Amino acid sequence: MTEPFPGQVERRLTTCPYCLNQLDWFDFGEVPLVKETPSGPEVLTPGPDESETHYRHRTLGAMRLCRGNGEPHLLPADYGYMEPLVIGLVGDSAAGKTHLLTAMIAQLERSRPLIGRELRIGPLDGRMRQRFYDERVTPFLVRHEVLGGTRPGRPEFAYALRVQSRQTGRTHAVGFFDVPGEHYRRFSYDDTPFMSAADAVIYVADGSRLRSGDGWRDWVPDPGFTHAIEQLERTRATGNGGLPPAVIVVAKSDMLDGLDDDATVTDWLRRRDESHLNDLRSVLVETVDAGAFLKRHGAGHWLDPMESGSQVTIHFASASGVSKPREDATEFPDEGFGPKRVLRPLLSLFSMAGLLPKIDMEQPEVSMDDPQSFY
Ligand SMILES: Nc1nc2c(ncn2[C@@H]2O[C@H](COP(=O)(O)OP(=O)(O)OP(=O)(O)O)[C@@H](O)[C@H]2O)c(=O)[nH]1
Ligand SMILES: [Mg+2]
Ligand SMILES: [Zn+2]
Repeated sequence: MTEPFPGQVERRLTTCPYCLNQLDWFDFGEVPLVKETPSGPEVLTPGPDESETHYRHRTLGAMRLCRGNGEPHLLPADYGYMEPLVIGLVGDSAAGKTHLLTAMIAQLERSRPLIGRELRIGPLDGRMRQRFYDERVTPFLVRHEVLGGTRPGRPEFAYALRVQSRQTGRTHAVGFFDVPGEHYRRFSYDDTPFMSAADAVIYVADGSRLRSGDGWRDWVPDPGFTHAIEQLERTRATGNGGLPPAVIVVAKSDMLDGLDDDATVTDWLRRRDESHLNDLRSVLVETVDAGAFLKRHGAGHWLDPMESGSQVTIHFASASGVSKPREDATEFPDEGFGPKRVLRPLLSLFSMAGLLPKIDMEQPEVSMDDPQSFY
């Protein structure tokens, strides 16, 4: 059973996104195919007289086992046959990472008309999809419940997609890591190994923290980005300089509507700019607008990822579209509920990572190359 996956890349070694060991995906002795059973993973091998059809049937829903360094873990069966795009979500506790990712995935999987010919998207692992929908998408987007904080544990894909890109002509395994923000606050690198292999980053900052009023402007909290920037810088092979492409998302932007009579966010949130790929043409203008907005509201340090030499765009987004009535509420109000502009950051990231065609951007009036005017 060494049959390649259609659209696979021509290479044999893949980096395990969980333990960072190099794996030869074609070596079923090294990375066995397993099925989970109540007594643990059972290794699957073809029986001596077994028909190929029967064996294939038996392997439906199977996973691959990475032995790690004595801590075995399971990976989606096709992962190593595709070109990986490992995406890390970065940001402090309660920044809004999990709600944002949930809304992003749900929007992406429903956005056929928008990305139709450019990307073909499906889940990489059916059971992972079922879990994600049962535990996140349905409670949040159907029942409008507030999701709990992410629990600590071995960092594994929160979700993974199989993305066929017209632009690259290949199939990509796109995996998202969403860990508790406390890891980024404590600089605990052992809890974020995936950032050492990340191909793209979604930095999430809590927009509602800008609402603190004049006296506190200088004390807008640290968004927890430094940990990730340091880790990326120290683990990249030196030489080509730049860090992977990234987006900075100002989450919970619904709470910034009309902040201090500043109409910037209101204007962007009002736009219906997620119905066509051409809408991405305004991303650079939004980046400059949002960068200047953050500076005006004391959050210039949220722009640190831009200093790292990677391509970065900045976005206003809201996963729920509305605020909870009270801090301790367990549900969002139904009135006005709905994700706003959550897909743009992801599509911008896909474009920077090469999965979508490069966007012919509208040029902002203020040049990003002119630090005096931007910062
Ligand atoms: N107004 C508003 N509130 C939001 C939005 N998204 C999340 N929240 C609130 O912010 C809280 C934290 O959101 P999470 O998505 O759990 O944050 P997180 O970054 O995943 O947090 P950790 O898992 O602890 O790192 C939620 O409990 C919601 O109350 C949004 O789009 N708008
Ligand atoms: Mg979370
Ligand atoms: Zn591993």
